[in-house]
Amino acid sequence: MSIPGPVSRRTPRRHFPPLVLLLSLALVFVPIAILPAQAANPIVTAVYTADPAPLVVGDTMYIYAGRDEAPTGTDAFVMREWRVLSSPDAATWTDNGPRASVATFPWAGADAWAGEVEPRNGHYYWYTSVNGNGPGWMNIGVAVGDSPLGPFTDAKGGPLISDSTANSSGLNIDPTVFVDDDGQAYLYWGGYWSPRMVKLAANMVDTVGAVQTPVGLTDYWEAPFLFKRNGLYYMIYAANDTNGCVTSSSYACQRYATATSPMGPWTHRGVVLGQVSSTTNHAGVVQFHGQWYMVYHNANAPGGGNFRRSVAVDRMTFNADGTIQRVVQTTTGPPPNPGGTTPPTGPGTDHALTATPSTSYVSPWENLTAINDGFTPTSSADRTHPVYGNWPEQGKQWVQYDWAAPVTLRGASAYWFDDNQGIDLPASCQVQYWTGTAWANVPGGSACGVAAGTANTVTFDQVSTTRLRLTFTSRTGFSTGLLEFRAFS
Ligand code: FUB
Repeated sequence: MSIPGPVSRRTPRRHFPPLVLLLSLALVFVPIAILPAQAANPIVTAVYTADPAPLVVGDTMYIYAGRDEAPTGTDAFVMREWRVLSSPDAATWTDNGPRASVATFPWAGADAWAGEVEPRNGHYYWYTSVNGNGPGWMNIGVAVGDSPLGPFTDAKGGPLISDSTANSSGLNIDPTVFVDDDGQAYLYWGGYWSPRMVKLAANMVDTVGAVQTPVGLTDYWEAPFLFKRNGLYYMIYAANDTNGCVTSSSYACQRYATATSPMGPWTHRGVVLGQVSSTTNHAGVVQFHGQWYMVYHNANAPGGGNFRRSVAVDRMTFNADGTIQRVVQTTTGPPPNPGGTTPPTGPGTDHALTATPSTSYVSPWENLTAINDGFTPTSSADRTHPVYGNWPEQGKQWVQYDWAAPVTLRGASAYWFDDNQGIDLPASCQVQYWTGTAWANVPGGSACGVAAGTANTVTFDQVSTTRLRLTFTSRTGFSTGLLEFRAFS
């Protein structure tokens, strides 16, 4: 069987003298301060970057990407590290340098291929494709850090998925992880036309149950990315068929499918990103400051090629029926989207200031009105101002805003209280609005963050409502608290 282009990327192991190896590692981790780049695609050209995965935390959009280091003329991947790019507006990008590498995983030896970061409980889990030293070739590893920029360390001490995993993929690469509103996490991955899925435990580093083969991902080749919008699950993935995708199966496009469950079955919906200038096509999707974006790679940077790729960003548009318009690849990138006038606290006018708050429970010695007094805390332990806390209640609790007349909202932010005693950061949260007859999750909502010391911003598709509710579930053995809950137009 003749194997299409992207398969031929296996990198032969090379053996370096120890001194050379040490010097290389030292160079890799010398902090590189690269000034923000102006809006343009590709977004970074000082180094070659590939396999982007986006994540929004507060008012920053992050892209986790591999680095292509293949010299000109080398027809194989040379990839040793993963970098983090960041932007306040999806147009102006800073390269924060390498934040993880093959050396992050002591059990691995080469091939820092595609990865993705998923936040949970104030931690950031970086799922990676990496060549372990055990039997077989590629593995899925997982590192963890306490901030979007790390530092990241191996979270498991060995592969999460390997060739020894029952029913694993023909090539164990390209992880995508999604934590649903009920707290269940799902891992999809796989290359060589063989997608796989398994549930993850709440600790995010163990699998639960059998590996399953998802149904309905028509013409799947590799590079899945899972997200949710308006209660519908979306999977984008690389395909390399010549049936409407690409002109030569050495190249790839991005197809997408939808499902009403994160486990499928999936219904194929079409092509969302056409052929790019590199043979591989790897993309991710995110909503940032109310706008949807696709991040992907191509070979368009000066001196670029199939093994010298570069990350690009463009806007993505949904139709009213939830289908997605094909992304237009630009050389300009998207226009700046700073998201409003008060970036540190949220994207627009704070309607919390005019709302009447209520709650499932407030401790008699604390203050519910603390959540909408307009105070800007300096940390989650800031007690210089009144606080809201619900000790000794545990489990699911909520705070709510009511307005006398409908307000138009497209964002909210939660600054959590943590007294380092009985009140801790919550395990999870969800923003809901009143439809007029029932509570519903905010449409197209970004992840509800539970990080300490920051206003965790949730952006969503615009709603007009008289009530907004923040529901949160405590960590086991703790109660929860809030310093500020804002609601933005
Ligand atoms: O970058 C190495 C591999 O190429 C990725 O894991 C695939 O998705 C493809 O982009």
